[in-house]
Amino acid sequence: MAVKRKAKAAPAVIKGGTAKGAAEPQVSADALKRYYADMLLIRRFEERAGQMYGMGLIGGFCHLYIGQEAVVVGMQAALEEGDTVITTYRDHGHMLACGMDPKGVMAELTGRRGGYSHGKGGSMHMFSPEKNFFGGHGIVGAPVPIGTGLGFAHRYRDDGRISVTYFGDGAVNQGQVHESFNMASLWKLPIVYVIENNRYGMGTAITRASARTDLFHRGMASPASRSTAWTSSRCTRPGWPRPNTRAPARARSFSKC
Ligand SMILES: Cc1ncc(C[n+]2csc(CCOP(=O)(O)OP(=O)(O)O)c2C)c(N)n1
Ligand SMILES: [Mg+2]
Repeated sequence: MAVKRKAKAAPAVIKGGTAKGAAEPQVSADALKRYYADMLLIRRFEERAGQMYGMGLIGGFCHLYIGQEAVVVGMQAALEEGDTVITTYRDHGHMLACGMDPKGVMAELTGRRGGYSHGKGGSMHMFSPEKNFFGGHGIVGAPVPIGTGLGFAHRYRDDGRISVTYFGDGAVNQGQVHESFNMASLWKLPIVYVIENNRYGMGTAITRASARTDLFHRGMASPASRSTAWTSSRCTRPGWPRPNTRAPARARSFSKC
């Protein structure tokens, strides 16, 4: 059974249900049960994958997502059909949350033809364009520029979708990550960067690797980049930055409009 994407029938957030001054939206009991079931599926899948890895039934690497289930399930609950997802090598939970078939993921882990990469990719290299999941990447930081490219594609196509780009705390100090942040801010690309900060990059504590450990600061755009930003002619996603009609000519040449 695949994790269900946000059900159309039962809205996750009760419309107008946010109490005045309350920090959190009201979520229906049905939605909460669904999120719990999604998290439980990921946990059970990972426990079994870990067991099979220990038995030598899974070749190559096998990075588990145990303890981080709520991150992807919560994010996924906020997405809409057509939004794209990309992540690192700790990816089984993201695949299940995107609605990929657990049997296909497990088949890939065990190197079978029925797996998402026909048994040739393994744990870190699975993709499903149908479910808008773009990997599964073994290189730390690599999904960030690719996810930024997905955001660019959404903007270029003007499809109102967003790119959700996940990566770990171990990637945040990389140059390509900062370049991506700058580009996304400069061009107002529809991307949500999700830093899954579990406070360690392999055995190295974040305090030993990062001068600043409150990582959300890395995404702060400079005021200068705001003033020169461009967007396409329309942003159909409510709440996303509106177009800058005084876009610089050179940047505008990238756009269809
Ligand atoms: C470019 C690159 N350098 C080094 C590695 C080796 N490596 C694998 S996992 C890892 C730590 C990544 O930590 P983090 O991004 O916090 O992810 P987590 O494992 O904590 O989810 C490193 C350095 C790699 N895969 N790619
Ligand atoms: Mg980490």
